[in-house]
Amino acid sequence: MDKTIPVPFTSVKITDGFWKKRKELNENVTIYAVRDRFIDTGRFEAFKFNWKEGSDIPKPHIFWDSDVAKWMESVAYILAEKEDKILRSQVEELVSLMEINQQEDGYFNIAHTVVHPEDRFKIRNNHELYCLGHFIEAAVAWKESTGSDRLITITDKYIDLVIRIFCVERSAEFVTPGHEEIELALIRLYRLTKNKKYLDLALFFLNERGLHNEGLTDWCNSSYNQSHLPVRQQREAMGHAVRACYLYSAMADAAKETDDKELLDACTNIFNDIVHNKMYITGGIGSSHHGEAFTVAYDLPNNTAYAETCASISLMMFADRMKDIILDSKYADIVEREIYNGIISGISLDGKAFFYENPLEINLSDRNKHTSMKQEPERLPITQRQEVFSCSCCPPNLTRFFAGIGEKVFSENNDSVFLHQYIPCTALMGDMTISVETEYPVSGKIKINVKNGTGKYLCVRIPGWCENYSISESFESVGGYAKILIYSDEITVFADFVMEPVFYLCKKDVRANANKAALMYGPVVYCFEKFDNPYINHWSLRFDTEITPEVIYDKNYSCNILIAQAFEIENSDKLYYNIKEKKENKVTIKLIPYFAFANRGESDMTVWFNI
Ligand code: FUB
Ligand code: ZN
Repeated sequence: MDKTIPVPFTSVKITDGFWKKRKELNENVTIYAVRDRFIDTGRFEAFKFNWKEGSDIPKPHIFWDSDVAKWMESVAYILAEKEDKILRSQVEELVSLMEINQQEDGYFNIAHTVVHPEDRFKIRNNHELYCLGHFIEAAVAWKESTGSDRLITITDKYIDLVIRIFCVERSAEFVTPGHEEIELALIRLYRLTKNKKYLDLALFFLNERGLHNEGLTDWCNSSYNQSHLPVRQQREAMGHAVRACYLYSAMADAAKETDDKELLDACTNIFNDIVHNKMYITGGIGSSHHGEAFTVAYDLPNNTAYAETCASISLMMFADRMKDIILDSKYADIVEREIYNGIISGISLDGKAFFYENPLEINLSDRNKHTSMKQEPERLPITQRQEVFSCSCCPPNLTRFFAGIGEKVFSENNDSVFLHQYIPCTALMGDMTISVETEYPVSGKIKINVKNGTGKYLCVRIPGWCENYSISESFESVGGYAKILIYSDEITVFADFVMEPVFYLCKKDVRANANKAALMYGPVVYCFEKFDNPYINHWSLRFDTEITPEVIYDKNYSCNILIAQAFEIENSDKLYYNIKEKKENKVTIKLIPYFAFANRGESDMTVWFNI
C-alpha cells in the first residue's frame, strides 16, 4: 500500500477563488439557514427531550440527531478558521443538553428515548448507531478544532455501552447497523485518540456484516444495506447508495489501519464497479428513487436520476480515502468530479436551498400531463431546491463538506507531499509551507510555492481530463502524479493543465445516452437550460461537435459558461413527414455549469445532447 495521511483542515487555509467564495457563503449564509430550518422544524428543541404524547412540539424523528450532529461538525470546521461566538455557543448549548439528557448507562438517542424507548437496539434500520456515528464525527471535529473533550466524553460513554450490548452481551436484536456510518466514525476517533477499543468495535461491525442473515425484510433484500455477503467477498456496489459508500469508506479506512489486502481488494473492485458502470458523468450515484439505490450496471436514466446529494458526498469520501492508500490519481479525479458537479448541484447559488435529488434532465412538459388523472404515474425529481426536507440529511452534509474542504487538498507521507485538488490555499506541514495560486476551474494554470521542503517530493495530480499540460520543473510521472524534487529551500512550480471544452460520449450500453454527448470544460460538466435558450427545445437539437465552443467567464457562477453551435430541426405542420422535407437551422446555444441549474426558476434542462 502507498499510504498517505491527509493534511488536516486545521493546517490548510483557503485563500482565494471559487472555494473561498463557497466557504464564505457557507459560513455566512448556509450554516445559519440550515440552523434556522432545524430550529423551525423542532430538531434543536428535541435535544431538550421534552416531547410527550399529546404535546404540541414536533415529534422527534429517528435520525434527527444525525442532522444536528452534522451541523455541529460543520461548525467545528468553521471555528478552526474563524471565530463565530453565536455558532460556538449554540453548539455548546446542544452539548450541554446532551450531557444533561444522556442516559445513566451512556445511551443517547432522542427518538428512542422520548418516542419509542421500547425499540432501543431492536430495529436494525432505525439508525441508532448511524446517529451515534455522526455524533462521533462531530466529537472528533470539535476536539480537533476547539480542543474541547466534552463531546468526546459523551460519545465515549455511549460507545462503551455499545461495546457491552453488541460485542459482550450480544443482547441487541441485530448484530450490525442497518445504516452504516459508525464504522468510519469509530476509525476517525481511533486515529485521533489511538484508543484501540474504537478500532476494534469498527472492525467488529465490519467483520460481522454479511454473516448473520440480517437485512432481509419484507421490503428489501439483504443487499439493500450491503449485508448479502461478508465485506471481503463483496465486489459490486449494491443497495442504498449512501449506506454503501459510507461502508466502503470504512472498509478503506480499516484496510489502511490493519494492512488488510483482502479488504482493500474488495474496495478496489467496488470502486471500479461504481465508476465504470454505475456513476453519472456528474458523479451522481444511486440512480433509482426506489431504495435510493444502485440498480444494475448502465442503468443511468437522466430525467429520473435520483443521485442524492449525500450519495455524491459519500462517493467523494470513499474516493478520498482510497487516494490515501493507493497511488493512483483516478481516486482524486473522482473527488474532483464530485466537488465540481454532483455535490454542489445540491445547493442553490444563494446558499439557502437544496436538492436532495440531482436529475440530469428536466422536461417540464412531463409534469401534469395526465390531465384526466388525479396523480402522475411516474415519480420525477423536484425542479426547484427547497430550504428543508422532512428527511433533511443533505443540507448539513453540504455544510460540513464546504467547511471541511481544506482537508481534501493535500496528503503526505515521509518523503512526499501530494497536491490532489487545485484550490488556492496556504498549508503548513511541520516546517514546510506550501501556497497554491490558481483560478481553477476557470483555468488550469497553477502556481505552487514550496518553502522549507528541501529533499522531499512534491507530487501534483495530472487531472484525468487533461490532454495537454506543462510543468515548469522536471518530474517523473508516478501513478498519475508529477513527482518533483524539492531541491532548495524555496521553489516555485508552474503547472498548466490546458482546459478546453470537450465533448464526451458515453459507453453504448447506457441506453439513456445513446447517440448523445455531454460537454465538459476541465472538471466542470455543463448543461443546457431553456432559460438561456428560450425558443429552443433541447431534444430538437443536434450539436455541432466540429466547432469548439467559446469559453466566457461569468461572475454569477465564478466559473465559465460555454457557447456552442448546434443545428435545430425545423418544425413541420405534420405529425409525421417524409425525411426529404427535413430542414435544419444553425443555432447558437448557451450552456451553464451543471451545478448552477435551477437557480432562476423552473426550466427545461439537459446534460446530454443529440449529436
Ligand atoms: O437514512 C438516513 C439518510 O436519509 C440517508 O443517508 C439518506 O440516503 C436518506 O435516506
Ligand atoms: Zn441526503
